[in-house]
Amino acid sequence: KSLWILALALGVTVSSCQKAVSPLTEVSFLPIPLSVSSSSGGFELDSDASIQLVGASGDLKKVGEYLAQKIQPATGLEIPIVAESGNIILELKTGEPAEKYLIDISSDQVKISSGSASGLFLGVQTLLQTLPAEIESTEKVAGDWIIPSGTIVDEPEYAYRGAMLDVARHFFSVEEVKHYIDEIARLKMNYLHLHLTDDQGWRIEIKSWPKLTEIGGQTEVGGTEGGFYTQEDYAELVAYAADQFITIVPEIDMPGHTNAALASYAELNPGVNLPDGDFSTMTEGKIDFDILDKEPEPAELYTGIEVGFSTFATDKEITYEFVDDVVRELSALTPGPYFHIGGDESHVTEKDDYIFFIERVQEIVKSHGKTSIGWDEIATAELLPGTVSQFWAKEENAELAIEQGNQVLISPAKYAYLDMQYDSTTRIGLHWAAYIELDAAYDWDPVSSYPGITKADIFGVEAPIWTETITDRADLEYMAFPRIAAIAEIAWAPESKRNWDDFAKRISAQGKRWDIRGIGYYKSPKVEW
Ligand code: TNX
Repeated sequence: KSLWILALALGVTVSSCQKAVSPLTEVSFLPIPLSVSSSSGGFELDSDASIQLVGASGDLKKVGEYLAQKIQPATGLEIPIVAESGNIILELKTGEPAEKYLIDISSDQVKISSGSASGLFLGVQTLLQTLPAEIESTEKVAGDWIIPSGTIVDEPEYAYRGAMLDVARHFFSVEEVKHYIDEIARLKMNYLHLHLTDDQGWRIEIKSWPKLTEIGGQTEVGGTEGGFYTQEDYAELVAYAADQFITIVPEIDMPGHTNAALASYAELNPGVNLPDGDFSTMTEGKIDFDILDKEPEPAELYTGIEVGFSTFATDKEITYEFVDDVVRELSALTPGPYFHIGGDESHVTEKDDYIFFIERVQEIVKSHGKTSIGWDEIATAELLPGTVSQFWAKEENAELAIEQGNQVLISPAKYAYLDMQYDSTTRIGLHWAAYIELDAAYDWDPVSSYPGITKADIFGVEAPIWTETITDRADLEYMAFPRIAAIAEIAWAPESKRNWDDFAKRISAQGKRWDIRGIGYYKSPKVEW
């Protein structure tokens, strides 16, 4: 009896397996679930554990294997996947919303149910967070592995929860990208937008235009050696992401941000324009028309960080043949429905030319079976139904898209850009939009912070990271973590569930897991780590 009193005084209960169990609490979770209720006792993960899959879906097996793999290293348990009488049940329930899941934990059984395998995968992420942080260890840790009893019901606020990685300014290897995928999956993000091309580098092999990577792929910011993904590499990333229910969104940024392509192929450059009133090319009163037909020179490779100086020739047919080839080859490698066409900061493209280009490129994307996403400026053109405008800078552009009946992807630079410095002392990063401390990254809302945007207008939420100053995995992690968790929670949880003080405690709990996984995150002074 005194043991019970002691246990209660310590805020723990004694489970049927007679081991101390801390109750199921929200502190363990990030992003925060819709509802968590605890009951006494817990489920002990031991050598009796087995995973049973209920329902028919090839993807269900992937979820079971993922769970077993994540549990194995720290516990040493090789949890089998069984056909019946398992005590960890992953159940597909037809007719339920795809990403909604329910977890029921009692002393003799753990059950996750959902309308889809992706929903079960989300539930598995939550389940892993109910175990002690040491579950993250890659080596065996002695101890009891008890999942506290209770019920969790959860469902995301937004269907598109994304991260964007700029692999153009600095190239990131397949391994580095896979590592980022592993981390965003844990935060229940389900899209990875790869910014594959920019002025400083072209990072995806296009077989019909080989010089893009032979020339345009060689450099990166600062003049160091660039790199590119072969089509096989890209397909490997697509498959790796899909195993964690993440869809890749490829971006080919155009018509601006194209210097690497312009350096690779002279014919994509704008022709020679006669400056107004410049008659220097007139001979004996006649214009020398030869100059108009002359092929432009290829651009020089560029390794600085200025933006807005490059443009495709929007008036040449070859440009659209090129875009068609690129979109066709990349779409064939991309099972996901979206193709990002960039469209930002085309400062040297005439407004009418820009509009003409964006309208034509949307048609090309559509002809290859994909839906276009583009940075917010694309809303100055006529958008096809379904085209998504990614709000990063100008609210009026977001409103232009909404007026056209199109949705917006929410990534405001002053809250959601992970390359913005935390404060003036941050060793890397930029601050053109803001300094963004962790609390600032957390304390905003896609709907209530923007009077012109309603919930129905929102396609999703994305956290971009631009890599002008970010050269390797350590830099990437230092800038992305912990803020990416703040954006992931904004994408996942309704505003009514979000609270900074509470988040600060929960992020500290995640920090222990990041420490074990070797993620070098920024230890924000706003949090007691
Ligand atoms: C603006 S965001 C850009 C990028 C830069 C970024 C740096 C956007 C659509 N364009 O080209 O990398 O700022 O923060």
